Amino acid sequence: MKKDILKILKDNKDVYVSGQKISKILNVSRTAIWKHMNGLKEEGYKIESVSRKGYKLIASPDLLTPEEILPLIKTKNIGRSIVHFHSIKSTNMKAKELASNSKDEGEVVISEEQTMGRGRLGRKWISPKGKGIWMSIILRPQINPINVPKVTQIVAAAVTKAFGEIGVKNYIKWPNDIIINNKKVCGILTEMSGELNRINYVVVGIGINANIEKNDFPSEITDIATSIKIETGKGIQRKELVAHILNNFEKLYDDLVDHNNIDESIKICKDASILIGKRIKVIRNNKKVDAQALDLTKEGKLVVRYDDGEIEELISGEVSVRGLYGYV
Ligand code: BT5
Repeated sequence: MKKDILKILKDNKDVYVSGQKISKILNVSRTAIWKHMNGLKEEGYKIESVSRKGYKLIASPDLLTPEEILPLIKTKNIGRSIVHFHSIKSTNMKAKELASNSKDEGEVVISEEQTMGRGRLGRKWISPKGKGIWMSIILRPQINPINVPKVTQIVAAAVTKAFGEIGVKNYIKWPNDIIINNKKVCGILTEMSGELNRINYVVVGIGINANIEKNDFPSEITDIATSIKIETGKGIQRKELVAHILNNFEKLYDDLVDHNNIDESIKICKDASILIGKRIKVIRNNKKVDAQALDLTKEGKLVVRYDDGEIEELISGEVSVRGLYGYV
């Protein structure tokens, strides 16, 4: 009901809608409407109520609810269903739970805060309330499981492009980090459930430090982590960035599932790569080897040349990569 009232207010932006009209459309009492209006105000919606005129929506809160995001997206499947939480352990965990209980694709889980946000290999992901984008997308690509790392590249491409669309210059540190000013602003966690040759589902988690302040980060990551707000000096509308990401992602993902083609994603990843052309360290089983990053293959593998001249194509998940100077 609250959602329906909000929709009426949004559809009538800038004008007053009378309580009588709303109660007629929704077939509920005016007292019920008044109660829901108070509920919306508690969530942060600014609603003006004037006697004999009715209600007018003045401003919406910066929340990543379906009501706020759906009007901004142009996708067919991705994000058409959004499950929103104010606080949750981890959106990836929740998405995996939802994915194992349904057959749907494209559902997005978003939370304002994660209390047990996770990075790769069980690392911790800091996810303070209302200041970042912590979301996961449920996918069911009918592809060979060895190709799942391609999905990470597609997401990285969609995020990089979305940052560009809101005017934030950024780079990709292969395979799953988005970088501003040599620090990490976004991480991607791709998890899969399947068998040797069949995928049940893939969940891609995207964590973006949008409006985080410097002192929101614990001291152990202040040297490697940053946010859009810290780097640009101004906060962003998180819902706009979410919409750009989902819109970009669907196009690039359709290229993979419909045409087995990720050329566009790879081009975006190459153009934004912070590693290609640089000296790096390849870390495998705690062993670090110096190398030169040369290129990205059309499957999204990082081509490196070791100092003994040997060339290798690295698959994400098998190795970690560090620059020789700090984080990148
Ligand atoms: C990642 O792991 O970069 C993947 C992060 C994915 C987070 C999203 S949020 C939505 C979804 N739900 C989840 O539970 N997770 C996903 P990795 O490359 O392993 O990087 C983890 C490391 O980054 C940590 O060990 C810290 O050093 C650092 N770190 C932790 N929180 C950070 C933050 N908010 N910003 C930048 N760096 C961070």
